[in-house]
Amino acid sequence: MLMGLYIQAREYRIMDYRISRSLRMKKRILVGVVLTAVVVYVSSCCEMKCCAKKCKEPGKMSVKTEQFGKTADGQQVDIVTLTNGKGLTARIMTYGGIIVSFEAPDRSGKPGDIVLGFDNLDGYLKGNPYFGAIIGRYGNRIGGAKFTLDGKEYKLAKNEGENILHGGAGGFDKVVWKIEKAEAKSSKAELKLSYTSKDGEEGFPGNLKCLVTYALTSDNKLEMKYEATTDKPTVVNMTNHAYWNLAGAGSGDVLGHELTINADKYTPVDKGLIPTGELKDVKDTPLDFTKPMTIGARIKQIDIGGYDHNYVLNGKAGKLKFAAKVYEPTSGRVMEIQTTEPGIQFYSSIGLNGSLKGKDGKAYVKYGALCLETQHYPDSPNKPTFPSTVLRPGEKYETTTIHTFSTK
Ligand code: FUC
Repeated sequence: MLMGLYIQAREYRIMDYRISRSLRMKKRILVGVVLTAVVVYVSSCCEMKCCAKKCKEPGKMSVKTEQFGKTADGQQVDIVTLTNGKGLTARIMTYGGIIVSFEAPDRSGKPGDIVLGFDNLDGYLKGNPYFGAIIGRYGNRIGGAKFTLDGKEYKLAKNEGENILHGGAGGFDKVVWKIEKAEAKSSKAELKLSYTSKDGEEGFPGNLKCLVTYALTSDNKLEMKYEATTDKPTVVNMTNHAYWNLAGAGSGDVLGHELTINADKYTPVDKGLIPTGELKDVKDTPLDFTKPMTIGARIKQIDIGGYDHNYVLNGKAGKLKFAAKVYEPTSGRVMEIQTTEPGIQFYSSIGLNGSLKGKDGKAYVKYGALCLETQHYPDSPNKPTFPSTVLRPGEKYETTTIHTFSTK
């Protein structure tokens, strides 16, 4: 009997050992399967990312110049392609210094063109609301198209009612710029464009020698630098008028884009969009973008049908500071803007209505893009309390705006 019990207990122990051994085996198999799955997933992700990189970028900075067409009066227009080796590609033409296309990857690494524009030069020559262009000599409006400097009144070329907008009908967006340099360095692909605006052009005094530098950097920045000198006292306020749609140009409206603007105040305007001279708080108004907010959330509350306002940036003018940030949730694209300028015009493409067909024949609808034009305040030449836009001989006009691209 004792012997029987001993044998039974031994059998139980053997069974127990066998069960736990098979459990251990099962555990090991399960861990093995999970680990293999993780390794396969991670390596396929890496491959996808590397492929996405390889497919869209040679891994190096590059600059390429090609002919793009001719203006109505026969001037040759070139187009320069800058690539930063990290997925950013900018195509900029010498007519108006226009950013014709700007490719940036979405969160899966797929590139997309995120500025409005046309496939060819003719599209631009037919007329459009300043797509991607360098704006000057004076970006935004000067009331009554006149100003007085050192006791002398200058009458400017009106092109919007009684006022002048964006430097007049023959502004910097409509002239052919000269390529001074198009060069790929180790940390940036750079294009330098020059233009000399003649004394009296659109009514502005002084021969104004301008140099605009566009650069794509290895850390995914688009740097824009504006420089100018004059031989007579004058006013200068240059900017770029790119129409951004981070979901892709022509993909619909930007009402779902999330925007932050680093400004507690804005410059209220009259019916002709000329500042009254006051600075008002954005707090408790639909203009408040001090915290991220979708563009569409309060747009219906704006009496002029959408945003077209100059914001007074927090921080020091002349110092590079955070100005604005845009996030587009479907693509994951993020664009952050820093500038040395004291203001930024947030324009929500109120003027587009779907009749203009751009790249690939896509219609550019109302609110189809947003412009964030870094600038001095509108009508500063007539507003002594605003930061000055006066440039005198011997001085150098120098401003910088940087757009940084990422995804989240
Ligand atoms: C912005 C606006 C103007 C104009 C132009 C096309 O600079 O401030 O109102 O419509 O873009």
